[in-house]
Amino acid sequence: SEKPQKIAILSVYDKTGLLDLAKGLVKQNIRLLASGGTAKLIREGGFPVEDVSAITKAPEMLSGRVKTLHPAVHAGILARDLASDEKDLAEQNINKVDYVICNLYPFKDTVAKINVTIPEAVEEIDIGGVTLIRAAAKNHTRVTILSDPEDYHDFLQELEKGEVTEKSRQLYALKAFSHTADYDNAISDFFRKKYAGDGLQQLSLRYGANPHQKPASAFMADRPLPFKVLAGAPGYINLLDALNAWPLVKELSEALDYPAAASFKHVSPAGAAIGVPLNELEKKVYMVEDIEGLEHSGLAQAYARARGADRMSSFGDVIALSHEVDVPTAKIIGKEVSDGIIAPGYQPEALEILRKKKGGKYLVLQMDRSYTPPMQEQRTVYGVNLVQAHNDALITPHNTFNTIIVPKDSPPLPDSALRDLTVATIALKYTQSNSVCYALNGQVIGLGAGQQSRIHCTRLAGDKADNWWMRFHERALAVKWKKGTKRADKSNAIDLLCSGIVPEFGAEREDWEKNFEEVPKIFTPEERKAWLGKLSEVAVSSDAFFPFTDNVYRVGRSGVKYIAAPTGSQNDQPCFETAEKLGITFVEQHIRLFHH
Ligand code: 93A
Repeated sequence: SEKPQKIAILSVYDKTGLLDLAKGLVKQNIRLLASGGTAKLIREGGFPVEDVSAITKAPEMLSGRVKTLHPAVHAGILARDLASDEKDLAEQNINKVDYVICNLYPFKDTVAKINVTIPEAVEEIDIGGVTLIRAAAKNHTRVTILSDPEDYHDFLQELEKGEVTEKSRQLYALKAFSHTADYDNAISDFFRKKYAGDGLQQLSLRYGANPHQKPASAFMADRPLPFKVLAGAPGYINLLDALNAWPLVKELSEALDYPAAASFKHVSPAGAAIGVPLNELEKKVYMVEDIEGLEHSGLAQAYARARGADRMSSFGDVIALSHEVDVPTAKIIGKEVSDGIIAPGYQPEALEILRKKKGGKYLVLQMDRSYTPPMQEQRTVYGVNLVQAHNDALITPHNTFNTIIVPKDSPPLPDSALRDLTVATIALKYTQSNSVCYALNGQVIGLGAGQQSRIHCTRLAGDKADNWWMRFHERALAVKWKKGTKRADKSNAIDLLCSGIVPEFGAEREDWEKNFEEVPKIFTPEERKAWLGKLSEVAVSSDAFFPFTDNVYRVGRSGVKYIAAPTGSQNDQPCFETAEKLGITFVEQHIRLFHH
């Protein structure tokens, strides 16, 4: 018997290439069925076409809201080459549809117009077209779905040669699914902005990384944001900082069972710490001697340590705190130049102090402590989507640092070393790579971030650790400031002094001297060397293996007693031997921790 005539359903908003397509289909003796506007154009072009109503026996209704939605259409598309499906079709007198050509109402263009109303947008939500596309794409083993006029040409060429190949049908189906997904995204995006309320599921940001990168926003596709904005308006980089700093303090606090704090700048920690009690010297160096109630707040002491590690870098930081913010902690923050804070909660009086910062513009975020991120994370770089599993590596003092490589007869590490290696390693997990971190007394004392070479990173972090230690020298502590010298200027002046780079004379020297009541004596190289020689028991962690022994030598110059690093370098053995020679315990840390 003769094969039944093939059927194409056409319903396109974008009518580009439609007549050429119709011509090609007709040439292959294919029966054309089309919705109102599409049929009209084909008819005017002089090609035979029937209205969809020829098979639905129903008119277009509701001003076009119902055009193609009908069992005669959708059973025709969805039917398989199965006896049971054939039987169903025969009973209802429905013919199989072989080709669907459809593209959707221009929802994106419509909502891109300024002042678009919700009813206007609603009218542009295509229902029947999406249904045609999804049905045809679902049944692509039999049906061809064309959702892009760009594909008409190749499709017709294939058709002329005989049939559309399975591979082509698959690729057209894939495109169709992407088309409807993109369409639905645009719709949910529009309504999220209209209905979810700013700050609930989506948040408009002032701008992106730079002021000219507008518009900018943050959103969750399917649930409320895990944080609330209590004060201020976050920028894009503020959120990058906050959303890296929060998991750092959460993990640090859980790993060591202490309150934890981090001070972030440019998406890396400047400092991170747990609330180990401060001694008098530390209080002085960290400029918190006058904070009332400090002794009773582990959280305040944690932030004093995090901020105290590298005061230069922490200028204008985003702070993360693991616990509800209390008054002593807020009082420290009140004195510092800072951009924002993220914490699971705020005591009312503490919140009042923070709300007063920056004339009320200080950013205060309240994080949902119970939030866990999805296992898969995605970002777009230069239009390309990158997907990876979330870094869920768990760093704990008792499971992460058990593989001691040298010395061979080493006793287990003391708790203080396990603690400091944990601080350093969790800090690295949230530091832009390459990264190396020196830690002591439950806090970062020197952290190098974002260096392309490991030795530069090890040096940078080591120099910071040295500078930190120089600040404990009695001459640095005895500095007499001129009245009215600001905290930031003090930090800068001390940094010059402790880095050993105060110029001998000239304008910079004069500027520097202006800070003091009594100009401090510069450290001689011998004095520096002698004092730095007293730094000891330092723990260092590296986010990946040491490629050369230079790194081990460098950490050895800054009082390092413990190294934790991944292995796998060609120079592992020489690195181990160098550590042993320098009296350093080398622990294998099995998980590489690159972060970008
Ligand atoms: O309002 S609809 O969702 N209802 C429908 O039943 C329907 N069927 C196809 N819109 C519908 N379409 C869309 O109409 C197609 O996706 C296409 O964009 C447009 C083509 O309409 P016309 O052929 O009248 O120009």
